[in-house]
Amino acid sequence: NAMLQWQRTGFHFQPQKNWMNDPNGPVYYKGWYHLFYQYNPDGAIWGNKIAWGHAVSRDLVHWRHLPLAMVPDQWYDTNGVWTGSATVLPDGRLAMLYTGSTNESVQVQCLAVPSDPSDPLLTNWTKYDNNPVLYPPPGIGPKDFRDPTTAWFDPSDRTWRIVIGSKHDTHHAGIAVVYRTKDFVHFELLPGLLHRVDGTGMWECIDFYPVGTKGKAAKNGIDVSDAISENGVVVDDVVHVMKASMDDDRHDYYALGRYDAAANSWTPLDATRDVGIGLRYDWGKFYASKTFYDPAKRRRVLWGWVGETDSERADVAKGWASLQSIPRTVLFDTKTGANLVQWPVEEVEALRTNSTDLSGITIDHGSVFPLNLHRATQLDIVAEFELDRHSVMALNEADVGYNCSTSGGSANRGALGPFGLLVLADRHLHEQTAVYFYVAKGLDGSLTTHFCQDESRSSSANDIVKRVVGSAVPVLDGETLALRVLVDHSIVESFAQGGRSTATSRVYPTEAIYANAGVYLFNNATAARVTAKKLVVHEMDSSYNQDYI
Ligand code: DQQ
Repeated sequence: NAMLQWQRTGFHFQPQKNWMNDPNGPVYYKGWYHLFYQYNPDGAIWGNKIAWGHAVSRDLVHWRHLPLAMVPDQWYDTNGVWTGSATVLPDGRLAMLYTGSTNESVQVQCLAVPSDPSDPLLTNWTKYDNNPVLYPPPGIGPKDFRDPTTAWFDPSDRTWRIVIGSKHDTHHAGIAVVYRTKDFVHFELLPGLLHRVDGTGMWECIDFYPVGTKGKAAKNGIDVSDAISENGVVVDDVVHVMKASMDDDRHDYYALGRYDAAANSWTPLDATRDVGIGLRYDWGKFYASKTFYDPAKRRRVLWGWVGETDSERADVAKGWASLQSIPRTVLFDTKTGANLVQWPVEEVEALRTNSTDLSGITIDHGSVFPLNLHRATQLDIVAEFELDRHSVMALNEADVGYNCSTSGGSANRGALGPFGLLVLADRHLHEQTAVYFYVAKGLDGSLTTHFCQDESRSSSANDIVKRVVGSAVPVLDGETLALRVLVDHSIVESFAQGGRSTATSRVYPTEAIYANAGVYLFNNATAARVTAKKLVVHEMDSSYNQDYI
């Protein structure tokens, strides 16, 4: 079916067929990036025989698919080889911890190691003879104990620590429990909880890692063990990110905080923006994400599962489901001091081919401007907008209560928004995905900038979940309104203000496909012109058809 085939991507990671979900055990090993992922070899929907798919890359962009790394073939994982994380030990060995769903559907933690550590492709894996290495502790439900993190080394007692997510029924609290181990085989539960937030429910796929807040440390990533000094104290100029995937609402939430290793506790910098009630990695479709430290480029890289928003029936018909996000570098935002910034890994830029530069173009209020492109199905768009200053100043107040998801999307006109880009749009604009800003002005003169993505007209098909997603994004004095938008057939992955906020949508156009797909600038504000101070559209090569071995 040509139409469904059209939805396959050119430069986002996806298996050749069938169902994929969480990224698992991302790691750099002997010159290769490894990505494992939750995979159903039997079809295009999730099932109880989840295995670990496996692919390798030299550059995080071109991937080579390898055989399944692990399949459910033991009593302790016969209902699924679920999510887990890799730890590289100081001697270069690798320990993989994952959750097994047992023959009685109990969630247990298991150890696997490379069968041949000298094989850089890590093709074969050996499960530890005496798995499982961890059972749910007292007070924790047998089905609420999963997704171990990468381990970090604490020199004060010379043990490794891992975090596992769970929940407490009282107060419907999401919780993070910590274990220590010397050998990845014997584990001891640490007293207390690393963290807990009432009302947030089961925490899946916890991620816990340091980011540097100052100087050189803020420009690079930090390996988890490098944030703990010899005496077991967290080093200076570091905050720890805690991320949890909320089973209740299927979003990845994070918060910045201070880790006290000796006390086994983590405290958010801002209690009003704690895990699950504040910041999200992405306002669209993005879940069960995981970072790893890349020693080759000294950076921390984030992967997230981008599922489908069409029907299961459609997925079965096309024979596959889900993508992984573009791998994103993650850094502390030194300018706001209050959030992370995410940005596509630099290797993505090597796929740029034809570039069209329209910088300086002005769009009148109430107008749409078509961009003249060769092919608009695989794009990397870089844009910076500026509202006409005089018009903004002339206004008293505008749209103070604006909210991306409830204020009517890109067709609803206000004084200072919406304006931005329409991508995967056909020439009649029947189908379009809008990526835009909307500025609100308070009576005191303060401006609030909202960054939104409107899926409501992304497809004329009706078996699709279409929303308007997004949030307010900090814009500092002197900054333009900046967008980077990756368009790849059935995914639109957008980064606002250098990655302070991101929004990922799956879209299923029926008309805006192949040569009928276009890009438009639009300005639906009623009171101001907008200038695109910068607008460069790069067409993108595909990455899947190259053999890198
Ligand atoms: N997916 C895995 C679990 C995890 C969930 C099972 C999150 O380990 O909690 O496929 O999407």
